[in-house]
Amino acid sequence: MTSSHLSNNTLRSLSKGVKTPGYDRDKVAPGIVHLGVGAFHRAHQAVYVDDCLGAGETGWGIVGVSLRSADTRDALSPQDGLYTLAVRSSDSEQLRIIGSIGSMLVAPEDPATVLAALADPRTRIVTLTITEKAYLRAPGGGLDTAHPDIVGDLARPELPKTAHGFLAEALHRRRAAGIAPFTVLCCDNLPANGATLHRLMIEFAALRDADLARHIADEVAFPSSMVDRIVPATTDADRARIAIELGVADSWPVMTEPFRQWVIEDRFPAGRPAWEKFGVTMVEDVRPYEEMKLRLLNGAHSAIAYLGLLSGHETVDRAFAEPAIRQFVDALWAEAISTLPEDAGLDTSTYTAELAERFSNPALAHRTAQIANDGSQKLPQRIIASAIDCLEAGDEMVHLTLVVAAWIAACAARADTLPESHFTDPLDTALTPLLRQHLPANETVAAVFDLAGFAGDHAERQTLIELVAVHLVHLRRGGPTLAFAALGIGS
Ligand code: CS2
Repeated sequence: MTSSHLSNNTLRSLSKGVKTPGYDRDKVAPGIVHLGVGAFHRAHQAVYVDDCLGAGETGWGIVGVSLRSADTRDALSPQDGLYTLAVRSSDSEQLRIIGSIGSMLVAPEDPATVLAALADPRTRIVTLTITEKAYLRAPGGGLDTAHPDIVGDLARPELPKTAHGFLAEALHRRRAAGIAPFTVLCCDNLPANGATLHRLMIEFAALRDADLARHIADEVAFPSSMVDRIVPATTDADRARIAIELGVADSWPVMTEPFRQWVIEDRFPAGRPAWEKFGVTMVEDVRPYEEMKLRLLNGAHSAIAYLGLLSGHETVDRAFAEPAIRQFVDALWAEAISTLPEDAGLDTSTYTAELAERFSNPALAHRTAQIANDGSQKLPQRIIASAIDCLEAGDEMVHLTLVVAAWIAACAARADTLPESHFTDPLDTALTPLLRQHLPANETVAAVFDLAGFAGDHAERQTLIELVAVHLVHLRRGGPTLAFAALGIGS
């Protein structure tokens, strides 16, 4: 075992071949506050920023904020915010130390310091990866104004808990102090993520102060962005292996794949790093890229997660290697591709070929249970939106609807047999007892659609429910094998 730890002091003693920050970390000033400093942020935005710092753009260091747990801060603060990025392919692992996160804050411990960082004139961009559920949307898509954390943040603006509360209070303070607003860059897997957050923020602010709502509506930029990199959760085996390769211990290295992509709507009134020099695509309209990614990558991911779990596969590469699942995903892609804009110049066949390669990367060991989390928050933009588009166009969508049924069946299996912690969903307290009732398939699906707000009051809602129910009958009777056989997919 190694006795010393990764830190500024041990950077020079790392094993050869490990890339380290080529810049003086003491000269970096904070320019970005990131909310939700989890593994995905550390393997994606923080790496692009590290590239910019390395090129001498020293005004864009990151202040990392956790909105809930102290885990990341507890792991990284003793190592001066440094951590290892392990880029893994089937035949190699490349290690790089990332230095772009200068300091870390835990919001529940010290909301005042988080607000001070957000209100600091040096902060010109606030990025977010807080996961789908933290946007606190009601089933119709608007703000869940009855959510206790929203109610609490409106009652005590100076002690916020939610991202909405922090952003609104910080923007209010900047305005009062005559400091220009920061740009808010949403990096979560939501459709039109910037515009979505902008709407939620205006709605939130209007509940505390009409002037602030107008200010946010008129003066604050919320560019949309599409982010992409597969980041499996770090395991203890990863930690042990990295310590040996590095020559010192790292409490929380992050694992990822060689591929990375970031497409950003170029609207940064307060300035931005020259991200385009490091492979970021700056565009006028992110929508085509974002829909392609959500519907093809994330849609297939959810399909592989639930069908994989139901077939006993623990990882994406294993599930995807099963011929029936592979055949299913190809057919799912064909349905989803038919919903993408034709005139946006998207090369969907190269894109899906690349996805197939990425999903097959055995070194990632990306767990199906990890992707299975929060299905109620993910399926609307990954699967249901495509299904509705297909229905409206009179196109086939039997594969899309099977994914929804597979989600319900996987949640039901978990309610009955799997440990409840296997994967979780914010609707669990209502979903699990509902599924334990074992109602007829059509009643189950209708109740789940109500609970999750799937398809809202769309004219297609009833048709979708009926189609999902047919698949659920098959899944209940004979698992994925029977459901696939009904679609002509056989092994
Ligand atoms: C995955 C995503 O866990 C999930 O739901 O589908 O985290 C996926 O790996 C990323 O969006 C890839 O960019």
